[in-house]
Formats: sequence, structure tokens, C-alpha cells
Amino acid sequence: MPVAKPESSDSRVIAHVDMDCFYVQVEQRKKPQLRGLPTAVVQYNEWKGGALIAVSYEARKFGVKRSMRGAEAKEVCPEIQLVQVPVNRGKADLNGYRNAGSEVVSILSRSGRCERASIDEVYLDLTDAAETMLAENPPQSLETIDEEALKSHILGLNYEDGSDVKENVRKWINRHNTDHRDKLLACGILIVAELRMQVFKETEFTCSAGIAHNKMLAKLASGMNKPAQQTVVPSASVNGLLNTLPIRKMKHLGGKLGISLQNDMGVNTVGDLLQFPEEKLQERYGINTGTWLWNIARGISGEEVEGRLLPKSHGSGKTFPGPRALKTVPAVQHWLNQLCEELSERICSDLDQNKRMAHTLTLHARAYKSSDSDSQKKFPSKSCPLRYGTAKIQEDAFNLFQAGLREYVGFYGVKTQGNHHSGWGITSLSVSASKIVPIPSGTCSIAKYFHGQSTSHFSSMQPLDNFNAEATVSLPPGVYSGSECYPEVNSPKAEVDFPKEESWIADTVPDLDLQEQKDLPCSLSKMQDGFTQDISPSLLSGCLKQNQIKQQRDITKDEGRFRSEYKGRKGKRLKDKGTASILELFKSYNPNPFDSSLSQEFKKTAEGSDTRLTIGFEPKGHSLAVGKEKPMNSSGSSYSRDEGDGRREAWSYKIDEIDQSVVDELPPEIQDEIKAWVHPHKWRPNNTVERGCKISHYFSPTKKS
Ligand code: DCP
Repeated sequence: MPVAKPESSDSRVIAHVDMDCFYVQVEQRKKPQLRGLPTAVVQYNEWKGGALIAVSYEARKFGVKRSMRGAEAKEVCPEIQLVQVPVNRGKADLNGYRNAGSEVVSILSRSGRCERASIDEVYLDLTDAAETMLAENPPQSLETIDEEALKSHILGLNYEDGSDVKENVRKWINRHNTDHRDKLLACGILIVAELRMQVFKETEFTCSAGIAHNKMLAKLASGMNKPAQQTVVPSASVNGLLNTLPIRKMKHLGGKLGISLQNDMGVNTVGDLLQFPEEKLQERYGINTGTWLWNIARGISGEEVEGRLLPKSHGSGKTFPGPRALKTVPAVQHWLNQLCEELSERICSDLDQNKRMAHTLTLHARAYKSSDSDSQKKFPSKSCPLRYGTAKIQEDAFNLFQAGLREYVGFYGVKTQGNHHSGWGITSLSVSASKIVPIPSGTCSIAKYFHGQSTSHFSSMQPLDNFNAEATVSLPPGVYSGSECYPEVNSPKAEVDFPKEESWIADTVPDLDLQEQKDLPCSLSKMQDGFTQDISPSLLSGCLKQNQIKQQRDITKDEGRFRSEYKGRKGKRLKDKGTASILELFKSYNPNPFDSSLSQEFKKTAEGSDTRLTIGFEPKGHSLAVGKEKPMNSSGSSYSRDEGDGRREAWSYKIDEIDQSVVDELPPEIQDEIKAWVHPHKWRPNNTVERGCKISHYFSPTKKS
């Protein structure tokens, strides 16, 4: 809930522009023969002719409504033209509508700060444009006023019976003896009328608009006179508008809060709120909400128009109503793959066109259990850091689903029911990509950007299947994080609306995929938050190709810097201690310049043992994780590639060759970890370790302890 600034004398000029029956207009532009005919766009679905999602104004006259199905619409309006939403991957393809919305945004954004609020809605802050007009070319001095502006509806403007409505509007716009705020609104009327005409000329789409001193009032006004009209809210008319406005029509009051105001406080219109002092509202609903309610009753809202032309998130979803509910894991996986493919395409084109990257992948589902007392339980939404590449998104989304399902039905339910009829059904699935941030300007290459993020909060050796582990995304310097930059989502209709970040899920397979990188020599692959980011060249097309050579140079330079810094600190000790050094291993191996910030694993294999010590080393973050695992190969050769583990870059190292001096070269906290892990009692401080008392002894199968 936004907390409003108590500004009662707001002199901004804000417009809310809303396209008329938008999907219908997009389809009519494609098929001009549909223009002027009662038309509706139906969702892909054979049942009863599919659900109507957009209805033309001609069809509305016959009583056709969005809640109807195609068959019902035909009953009330036999001549209605039903157009199906384009379909791709077995689901609605909204790209055409999104792109059409973008065309409109690009025109509207020419006049002031522009916020794309949904697929077909935009807020504009026209204050500067209005002030400039008032100073240079005020409406009062205009001899003729455009026809479109004269058709405006000015709330509170009383017409005498039989008087010329347009003449009244002209007089209002031309007034000299009025306050600065009304004069600014008069400028707003002219600017918005001009913009709407421009949109029509360039796109053939009509839109309606509300013009007021804040977003809340502008939004309320834009829907009052549709289609292709504009409505103005002078400050003197605010009370009149709100007095009769049903409380549930107000943004944020359509749900529980609105119901409580009606039932508990007897508030039926926004104006009814005026009777309560601020303290009373705060007492009942808390400080922020109480103040917000007090303000909206007076038409006060300090919410700013955000300068944002691009969506804050991308989503791809599909519903599976009634008998179409998904009842097996493979069926869910099939659809998840389709959704992820679409999502991947969209985030890649966002990266390519807008140089923006998404950081969070979220899975939402709606589900039911057929035999459950706890029928209120919702399928939990799950998020994890987003890895680029369709296969990775599909894999992660499926893992998120499985984690959600485990929580929803319980581990036992998932295991025992497997692929068979399961007692649960999924009625809606969606995946979304959020936390979309621009690659910082000044970052000359995308590779460098990834490089900057490699200070991971994850170790590469996280426990497998670490579901629900908390993790934090570290954004690179210069990239904003925090709630101001990711305010409440006003996400486009028909896209996914994201709840706040829910539980983070660690990747079940924290693989480094080095082999994959080799196969894709032009791909960029960097550890980001413990996950590998792969971006194929085809996805990055133009933007990446230009940068590749430079990226390689940047990374090699960065790696060099790291090495010299590290060496600077440790140099003296290295010299003294010869080559038996983990750092030397790291230095001597550079399979790929892009790998510099990937975790390198050095596996010290205990001869004859079936367990080995594995050390994951993050050069940039200087973090290290230690674990035991079964050896894949026990060649015992120093510095040999581990052949048994194709997925990871691994090194086998004779454990006998490691003595305390090697461990001494590691950062102290890592030394502590090793000491603690190896055996706290057996470890001797500084060079007092006995020759016969080697790490391998602790793993020896014959060792008794
Ligand atoms: N939409 C959708 N499903 C919904 C609501 C809307 O797919 N439940 C799509 C189709 C609409 C578009 O979003 O054309 C914009 O929605 P609006 O609510 O703005 O409605 P329209 O633009 O269709 O009509 P209006 O002129 O009343 O704004």
C-alpha cells in the first residue's frame, strides 16, 4: 500500500491513458474488414466457444460482456465476430498485443515522464510540458482550440440546458480569472488531446484518458468516458467525484480492506471516509493504511509517475480449468517446458534489445487436492536465481515445481504417487522472470558484468537438494536493489503478477558446466550467485558479437588483477614454501579465460580410500567449501584432470603431497574450515604436523577412530 505524501495543493498534471477494447483493436487493425462490427477476442479454448477477453464497443451495445463465453455472446449478438487469440506452443501468444502496446508507449513518452502500467495503460507526468505551454503559449491566448480537446469532459462543469457543450469547454480552457492549477490542467487537456490524435494517426488505435493532479484521480477519470474520450478532474470537483464513488471501485480497496470498511465501518463510498479522523483510521487499520485512507478520501495521493517504458517482469502462464487440470508430473513438466521456452525467448530479446537482465525465476501454480481436509492450502510459489538458457530455465522451473509439490502434498505423496493419478491437480501454471535490471552503463561488456557478480553467496559445494535454503542475490555495483527500484508490481494484464519474493531455492545441481562452455566457445558463462549464467551467441545476436573480443580482454585483465592482488598478499610465503601450493595449482591452470571466477575444485584423493576431500575455491570471493565425496577416479596423479566427472572441472591431487604449509597459504577462515573438517584433535598448529600424520590418514578405510 503506497503511503501518500499529504499534499493537498498538488499542482502536477498527470494523465492516465487507457487503450479502448485493446485486443479487439489490434485484431481489427490486422483485419480491417472487422472495423465497426461487433467483435470479441476469445481465449484459445474449444469449450463453449472460448472465453471472451476483449469486447468491442459495438458488441457491448448488444449486452456482450467479457465474462461470457463465445457461445453465450452469439446468443445475445448473433452477428458477433469472434477472433481467437493467436496460439503458440499450445497457449495464447500475446506478443502481438505487447508490441502494439509498445508502439503506443513510444508515442506517448515523447511528452513527459511515462510509466507503462500494463499492456495497454500508461501514466504520464505532463507537469513540465504544461508549465512550458503556460509560459510560452497559454491556452488563454489561443484563438482556436482543437476539436478533440473541445470534446473533453470536465467534471463539475455545469452546462445550462441547451447550451453548446463544446463552447462551455472552450470557455473553461480559455479562462483568465482562475488559479494556476486549473490553468495547468487546461494545458494538460490540449497536450493529451494532441497525444491521443498522434497515437491514432501513427497506430490506428483509439484511447481514452483521465487528466488530473495525481495518478489516483487520473486513473479514476480515464474510465469514465470511453471510448476515445478524455475526462478532466479540476481540484474543485474532487469531492463531488469521491462522494459518490463506491469504496470497492477504488484501487487497493476491491478486496478484504474494502469489505472491512463496508462491514465494520459502514463506509460505502469514498466520501463516507471523510467522517473519520485520521487517528481513528490509524487505530483500526494501522498507521500507514490509516493515513492512506484519510488521504484518498480527500483525493490526495503522492504516488509518482515512474519513468519506465519497459515491463518490470516477464511471465508466461496457462490455466488448466476443470477436466484439463494436470494430474501427473510428466504432464506438468511438458507444459512447464513450453512456458519456459516462451519466457526464455522474451528475456533474451529483452537482453538483446534493451540490455536488461532478469535475476529471479519464479514458479506459481494453483492446485487442488482431491482428498484433503486442508483445502485452503495454497500451492507455494517458489523462486530461485535465474540462469539464462532455455534448458536451464526448464530444469530450474521443474525443480521449483517439485519443491512446491513436496510442500503442497508432502514428500510421501510425491514419492508414492509418482506418475500415476496422484490425488492432486494443477489448474494453473506460470513462470516469471523478475528483478530485471539494466546492465549498468559504463559496463563495456556483458561478460564483465557477470564477472562483477561472481562474489557468490553460494559456495559451489552447496549440499545437493538444498531446497528452501535462503540465499541472497548480490547485484553488481551500480545496479540498484531494494524496494524503491522494485516497487509493487503494476504488471501488465495477462502477464504474471508477482508476489513478493518467496522462499529461495538453491539449485539442486550446482554444476559448472565447463564442458558446455567449451562446446559453445562464444557463450559467456560466469558464476552468478552460485549459478552458471550461459548466454548463447544467437540469443545475444548483435549486442554481444561486437563485444566479444573486448570481453575476453577484460576478463583476462580482471583475472590478472586478482592473481597479482592475491600474490601480493601471499607472495612472500609462496616463495618460501615452494610449489606445493593450491594457489600454484590455480595459477597454472587457465582452461578458458571466462572461467576465472568459476569455482575451481581441487580434489585431493586419498590413496586407497573411497572418500576424498573436495575443496571448492572461489578466487574472487575467497570462499571455500569442503566436503567428502566418493572418488570417480583414483589415478593419484598430481594435477590431472578428473576424467570421471565430466560435468565439473576437477583436479586430483595426492593427499600425501599436501602438508600444513599448503593449507597455511589459504585464507585463515578457510584454514579453520579445513581444520575443523579434517579432524580438530589431530591437527597440529604451525608446522608441527608430523610427517607420518597426513590428511589421508583420516580418510583411510583402515583408520580406526
Ligand atoms: N485482458 C485479458 N484478460 C482479462 C482482462 C483483459 O486478456 N481478464 C486483455 C484484453 C484487453 C486488454 O487486456 O483488451 C486490456 O484490458 P482492459 O481491462 O483495459 O479492457 P479493454 O481494453 O479490452 O477494454 P476497455 O476499453 O474497457 O478498457
